[in-house]
Amino acid sequence: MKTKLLAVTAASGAVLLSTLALGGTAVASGSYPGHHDNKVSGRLNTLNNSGVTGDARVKVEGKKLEVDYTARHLAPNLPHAAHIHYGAQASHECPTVKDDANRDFRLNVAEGLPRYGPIAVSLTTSGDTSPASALAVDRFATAPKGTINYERTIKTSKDVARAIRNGEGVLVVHGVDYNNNGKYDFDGAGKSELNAALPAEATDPAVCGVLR
Ligand SMILES: [Cu+2]
Repeated sequence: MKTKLLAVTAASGAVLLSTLALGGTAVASGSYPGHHDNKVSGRLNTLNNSGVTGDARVKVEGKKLEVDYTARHLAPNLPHAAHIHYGAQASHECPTVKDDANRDFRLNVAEGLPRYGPIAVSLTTSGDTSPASALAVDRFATAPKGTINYERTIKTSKDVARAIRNGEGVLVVHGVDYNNNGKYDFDGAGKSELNAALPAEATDPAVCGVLR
């Protein structure tokens, strides 16, 4: 906390100095250093050979998150659960093939937990956005033509907002149609480790990005 305050003070000092160097002209640039601190973003990288790519941005103001992400090459017309994951115990990273603990050549949600942590925010299209909506399949974007352009302002807790602002949030979009038959079915990869009523295809992570 103290370091942060010092850094901000130092940055403001730099602006003041450069303003003075310009001969005292007060230039209102609209991008004073403090403003950069509340925006985090990251590239979304493919998991589970899904071929999905994208990018994400979050602007944090108090407990308010302005979230927007784009993901391409998703399984089209299927609900894609999406979350911001965060855990104090997590390493705030995306999992890699090395995290395939049971060596079934898939990364499931559980195997990624040490990296990205539990679900902190559910990126639903309407209604509740808490972890309770983690698998609210009827309220997630469905990727018409394989693309999701998501935008929503969400209120979260102080702790989660602070963690995201600090670059510790990880955005994950789920849902991989392994057998390419246009639906989530048990033939693709069996049951989900999260909910035996759901196919693993519906919950396995498709793409992941750390919001730094
Ligand atoms: Cu998730």
